[in-house]
Amino acid sequence: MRAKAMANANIALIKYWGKRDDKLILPQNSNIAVNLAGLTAKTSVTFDKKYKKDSFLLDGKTQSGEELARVVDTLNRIRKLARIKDKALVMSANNFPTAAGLASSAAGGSALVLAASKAAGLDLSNRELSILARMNSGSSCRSIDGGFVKWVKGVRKDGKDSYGKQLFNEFYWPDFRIIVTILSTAPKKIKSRAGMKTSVENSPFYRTWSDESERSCADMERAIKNKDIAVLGSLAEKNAIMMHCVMFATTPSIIYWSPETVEVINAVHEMREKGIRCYFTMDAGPQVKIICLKNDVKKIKNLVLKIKGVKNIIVCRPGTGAKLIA
Ligand code: 2P0
Repeated sequence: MRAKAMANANIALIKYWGKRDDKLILPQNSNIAVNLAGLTAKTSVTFDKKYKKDSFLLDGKTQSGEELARVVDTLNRIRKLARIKDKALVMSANNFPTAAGLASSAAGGSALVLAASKAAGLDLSNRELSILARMNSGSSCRSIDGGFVKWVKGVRKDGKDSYGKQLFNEFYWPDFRIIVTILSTAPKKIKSRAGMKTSVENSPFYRTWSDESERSCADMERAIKNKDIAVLGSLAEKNAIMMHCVMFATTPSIIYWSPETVEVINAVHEMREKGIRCYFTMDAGPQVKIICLKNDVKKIKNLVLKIKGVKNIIVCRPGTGAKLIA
């Protein structure tokens, strides 16, 4: 009873920052992301009678506390569906820094759900897998299907209509690129889960941002369909800035920006003034992700690498959804 799966991280173009149900992980607004080839988690799950308890190793380190509890919750849901009782050994590895605003939980959560369900003998649909992934970590429901995926917020109380739905697969727009600038690989001080809860509770801008995000989904979908980088980039940049305004105005304030973040953002604006079509987005960390097309990658790379504080860059094209690998 063993299976191994891979899944890619995804970066939201319209963001998720806040839940309407903390237990089921239901979002306040629908959101849209693109899976990124090359930012990958690989997870193996083995159910065996010989194990006395569940254990979880991430990048070789035994996990405890909240990290372990989240995996055990997901295993319990899968054990219930498969009507098995065996405990499991879960081993996961990311090929990118964990917990540094690079959506590591998204890749890990979806690889876990696929591997665990297969190891338990289940054959679930992508929608069912996405719902299980969502309950592990919200953003991971967008990493079951590949390419551009919308997390439809749904209206049901039980969350059965809140899942990641593919809009366009990873081959639809082969020239689309996201350049991830790595500015810091230190784990973030405020985890997304706690941060977004406080934002919903007290950020004065929360409702404005969330309503606008819901409305922007249709425009974003159209921009992807039309392969219109200028419209997509402008919408994504605006949505990210609005989300960070919500974070700044939360009490206590949530500030993921570093001085280098501002330098890269200024560089994006300068490049745009020179006619290079590039736009930025940011998540719960200091890294800036630059949205552009393949033909401009070389120019952007050369300019960005000159900025002190940019430790590394990763160029990503649209990636696949979760897949079994063993
Ligand atoms: C996103 N983020 O849409 C946004 C933008 C961070 C900033 O999804 O509590 O790790 O497990 O549902 O999925 C981070 O949220 O949080 C996130 P939980 P998750 O990509």
